[in-house]
Amino acid sequence: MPKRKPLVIVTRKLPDVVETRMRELFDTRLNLNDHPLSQAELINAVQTADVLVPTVTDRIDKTVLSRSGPQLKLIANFGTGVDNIDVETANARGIIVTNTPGVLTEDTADMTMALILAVARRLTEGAAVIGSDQPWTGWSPTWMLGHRIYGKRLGIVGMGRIGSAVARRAKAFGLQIHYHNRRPVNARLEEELEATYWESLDQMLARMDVISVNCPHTPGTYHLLNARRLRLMKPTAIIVNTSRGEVIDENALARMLEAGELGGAGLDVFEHEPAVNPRLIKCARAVLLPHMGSATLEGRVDMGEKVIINIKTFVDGHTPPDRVLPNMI
Ligand code: 8YV
Repeated sequence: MPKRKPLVIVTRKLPDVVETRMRELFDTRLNLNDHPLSQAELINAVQTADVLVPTVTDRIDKTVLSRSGPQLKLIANFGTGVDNIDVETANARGIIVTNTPGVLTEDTADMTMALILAVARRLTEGAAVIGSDQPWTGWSPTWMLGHRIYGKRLGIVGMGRIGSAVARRAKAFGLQIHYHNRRPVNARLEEELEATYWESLDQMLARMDVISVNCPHTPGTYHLLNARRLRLMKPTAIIVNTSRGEVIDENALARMLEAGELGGAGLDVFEHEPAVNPRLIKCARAVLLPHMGSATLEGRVDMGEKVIINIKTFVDGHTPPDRVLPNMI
């Protein structure tokens, strides 16, 4: 790192308090109008910055990294998922990558529960009735019936921090907790959650009423929920995804929802963001949100603080606390 203040380029607008602190500490270049950077702008950034602070909307792939200048030493991602960054290539070029784990766990778990409830209890369909062209004609015993979640089985795909936080909430709602993970979680946590481990994802999928996707998107989880696996689910089951769109084969899911072969879907993330599959938009039983899982002011400030700590630690000559290594992906 240079003796002068490092040049930190931030690709998107961050909360004011974060930007102010960054300006105090570093020579910071901000994106005040918050436009998503083009590939040419990203290349320009990696050619000039000592530290790049990207987000999920920036693809820091081989093409971009192959143009990085020797001064770029750190990519401090504003976000936990690092599937937007080719970490292996970055490391091979001597660039360290960090992320912001932990601080968006609770917000993302809240959003997962919100989607489970929204799909099961038809929240968006009901809310749309009020004030619509066809006004509400009054209560009826058989109208707008959803499904009870209490007592149902929830299968969590990926029992990391967020998966466990979802499990804690879901348990309080009376759901039975099941999970699939590369390996079982520690016995204490399993006991606390009264959770059942399924080594076989296929077997778990076939028995659940609700599936929540909480694993990261990696080469190994791309289309983990493909057409074959989705077909294993009960026709009444609902699926919720607050992780990454790429984990589910979105076309296969849309096909099944259209055919009434699934109970519903709650999606906060999509395969080709910001594009949303038009077939999903038409599905009455799909509740779709524009990637809002961690969208709280508190969460975004905490993420910013993590980014600052990672940069500061690195600039001071130490290993940043949230370094991501290729073998962690
Ligand atoms: C963030 C997320 O908003 O941190 C993550 O992995 O998915 C989001 O909640 C986004 O990634 C910020 O870059």
